[in-house]
Amino acid sequence: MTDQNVQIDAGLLPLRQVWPDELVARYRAAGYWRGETMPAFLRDRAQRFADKTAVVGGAVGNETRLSYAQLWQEAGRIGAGLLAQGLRPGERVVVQLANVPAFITVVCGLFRAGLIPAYALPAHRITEIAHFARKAQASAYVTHALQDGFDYRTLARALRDEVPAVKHVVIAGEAGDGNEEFIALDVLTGDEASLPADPDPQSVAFLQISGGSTGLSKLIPRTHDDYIYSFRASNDICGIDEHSVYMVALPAAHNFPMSSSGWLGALHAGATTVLSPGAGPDAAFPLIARERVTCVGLVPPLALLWSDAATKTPHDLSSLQVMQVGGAKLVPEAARRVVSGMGCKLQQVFGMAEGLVNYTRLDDGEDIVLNTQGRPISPDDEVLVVDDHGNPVPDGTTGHLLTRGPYTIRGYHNDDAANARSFTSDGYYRTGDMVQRRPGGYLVVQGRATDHINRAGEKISAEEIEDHLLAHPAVFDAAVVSIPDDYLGERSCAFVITQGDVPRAAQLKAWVRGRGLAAFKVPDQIVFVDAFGTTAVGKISRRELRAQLREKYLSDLSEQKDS
Ligand code: OOB
Repeated sequence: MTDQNVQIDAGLLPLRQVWPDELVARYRAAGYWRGETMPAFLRDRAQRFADKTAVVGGAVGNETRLSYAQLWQEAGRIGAGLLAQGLRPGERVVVQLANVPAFITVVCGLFRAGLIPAYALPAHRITEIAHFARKAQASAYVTHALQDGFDYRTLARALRDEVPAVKHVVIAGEAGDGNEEFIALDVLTGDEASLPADPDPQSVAFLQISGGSTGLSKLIPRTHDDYIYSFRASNDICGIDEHSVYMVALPAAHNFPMSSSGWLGALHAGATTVLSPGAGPDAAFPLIARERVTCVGLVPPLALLWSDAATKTPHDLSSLQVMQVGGAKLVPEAARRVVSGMGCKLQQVFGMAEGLVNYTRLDDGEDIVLNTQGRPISPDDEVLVVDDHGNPVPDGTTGHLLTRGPYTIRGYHNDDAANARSFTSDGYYRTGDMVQRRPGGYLVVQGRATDHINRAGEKISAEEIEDHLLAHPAVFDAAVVSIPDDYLGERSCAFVITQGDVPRAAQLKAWVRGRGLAAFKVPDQIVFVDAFGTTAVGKISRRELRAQLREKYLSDLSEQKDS
């Protein structure tokens, strides 16, 4: 057992991210790290903006509104209630909730109780949830009963079976059954005097989930100091102040709508957050009109969908000042369509849950906004663009993006192997992205060096899906690659060599789904091949193999089109 595990097993010690003393001193002196913590800023806003609306949730006609004072109170009830159930500050809690006010009250409640949320997406299923719970050494899970047609209680039961250390299951909304199998969020109560003092600002506030380019997702520990800096500075860049109305249309657990500048940025600014129950125009447009939403963040396919719908909708979208687009590459032609369709400012956002976030600025000219993915938040974001040997390349040349800075992690949680791969000895995070830098520090994303599929902003590890396919008795070998897709940006395609009884594509897709994975990870397309005909002599890497299969497939496709 490593020292790190000893510390985590102790459970109650605040988890820490370690920056070298010299950088800590620099980040403090520059005023990036101000010793603010999540509970402390929430308390302050509850006093300053007591009666102002903090959160609006629910569909039009059935909405819930929480003022800043109510949010604080509700968070206190939930936090104290969890401690009364036997949880102790420092323990980890997997949170899997959709875009409902309970997402925000629960997370704020965990902050108030010194508990550490580990965020899961609503699409995740048992394989992923069990992995997060184990990796985070979680002792509790908060989820829904029924939500969007899925019964999360079945997931909760499976999780308790697979990871018995998860002793507490809290269900938001109707807990169901009536047999006290689960704790109902609505009736949690406790003594607020049991809530701990504010945490160390350099301790870990929560665990975010990585896109997972190699195998399973890693857990990303973000500290109070570093994360608050990232959304406070984002507020300035994105023009968020107390008059803003910020809409969360993507899943609220994702780093983009959480902190770029996101609902946490909105809470910090004293603004109003509107949670859209869906990401499509049908759910969002009526809410934009009713709440006079000023800013929203979307992934490129949704931005295009909205832009088309905006030209035809009867809903008044005139309050919208900024549409942020990120998570995957927005190509210049698509950017142009967004600008003309939405009639508001476009802001490109190129970020990662590990830290670094780049924005085009609201006063940047058209060339920058359409053709770049922005520049870093902080003057102290150190960005290197290097060749395969680690040597810096000149501006305008494509290279690997490495970064370190005041809000980029120095290591994943509880994962020595990933840390050895993903960080240089001097603390730079290897993003896996290939970029060009333009004068002024603007970055243009060219692609990536690692094999994951960026399916409309959802990241899928090729290796993870190959492993699930290989578990099927009729699969001899499998290689999963990304294929350019007009709508999704990229879709996933699995090349499969079979053995014995040959399954149909639909059966293999059902197999992957049956392995307890998020639906977005099921291959969009399956291509059966006799062999991975490779011209290379001897052993080639999986990466080269995937690249060869992709190229052959695309060239066959274009030949078919030409003939
Ligand atoms: C955001 O975070 P993650 O952690 O889901 O994914 C990060 C990766 C990046 O390394 C890059 O490969 C890709 O997503 N990406 C983009 C992009 N924004 C993210 N690729 C091209 N163009 C962009 N604009 O996706 C995320 C986190 C915070 C803010 C925004 C996005």
